[in-house]
Amino acid sequence: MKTALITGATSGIGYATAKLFAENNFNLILTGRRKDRLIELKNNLTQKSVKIEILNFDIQNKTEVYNAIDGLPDDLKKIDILVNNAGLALGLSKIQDGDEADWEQMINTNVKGLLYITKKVSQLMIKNNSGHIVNIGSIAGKEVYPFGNVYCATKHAVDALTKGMRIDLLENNIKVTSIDPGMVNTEFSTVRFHGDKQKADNVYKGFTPLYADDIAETILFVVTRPKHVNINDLIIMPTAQANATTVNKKN
Ligand code: NDP
Ligand code: 8X3
Repeated sequence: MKTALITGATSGIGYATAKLFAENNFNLILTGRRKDRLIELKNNLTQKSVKIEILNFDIQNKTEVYNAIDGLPDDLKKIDILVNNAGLALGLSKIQDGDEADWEQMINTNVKGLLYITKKVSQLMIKNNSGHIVNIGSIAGKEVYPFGNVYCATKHAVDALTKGMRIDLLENNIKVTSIDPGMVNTEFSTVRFHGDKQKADNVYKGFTPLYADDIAETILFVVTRPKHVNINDLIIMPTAQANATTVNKKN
């Protein structure tokens, strides 16, 4: 039975991936800051015959990340799959008007947090001479759109790190994949607009966006390819979205 660690499993893409992976008999290590949601998710999944470990930490905090991985029971330290999903956008503003606290949180979460957990988990994978790291990038890591400056920069960094990790971990038989979605209706926009649900809902009005399950199915597909096959990079968009800024919205 394989073990997958999914960061940011308390909502959206991470939550949907946890559910789908449990249904497909993966042991799971699930992380996030909202402990109540992790407990609820674990309780919902216990009917399945898989081991579920929850790790409650803020991925921005290097010590918390390192302690959580070091503290895993030995049988869960053989991690086959790491899904680097935890991330967020905060705000939409011109560079001259940007909020420094938002910038720092995006950089600390999307880039530095991803680095901390990847360092620890890749060390465990290297011991096993196998593994698969799936980074959730974004169309924002391939294109830059108005007011997206810092979020786009963090996702461009993820894109570069995916490529770098693939080179560094090649000799250790560790696959590295990037999944880069367009607009997915999750809590993402509510977080981006600091809790303004109405503003967030408007983002997905007039067209059918992607849903978290669409991305979870894609992640399951990439991690279940044969041993000799790696999918390097997948851009996945709603049918109604051509690129970061062109969406076929009907009023
Ligand atoms: P959600 O807001 O629904 O989920 C984000 C997850 O990240 C939550 O589980 C949250 O958990 C976790 N997270 C955020 N900050 C931290 C932190 N500091 N420490 C630990 N966990 C954290 O959004 P999505 O599911 O949409 O986002 C998942 C990933 O997909 C992100 O990397 C996002 O950039 C990317 N993405 C999203 C797209 C979209 O349109 N929705 C499109 C392209 C990429 P908690 O709050 O409990 O800590
Ligand atoms: C999330 C998609 O286009 O809102 O990464 O940046 S977008």
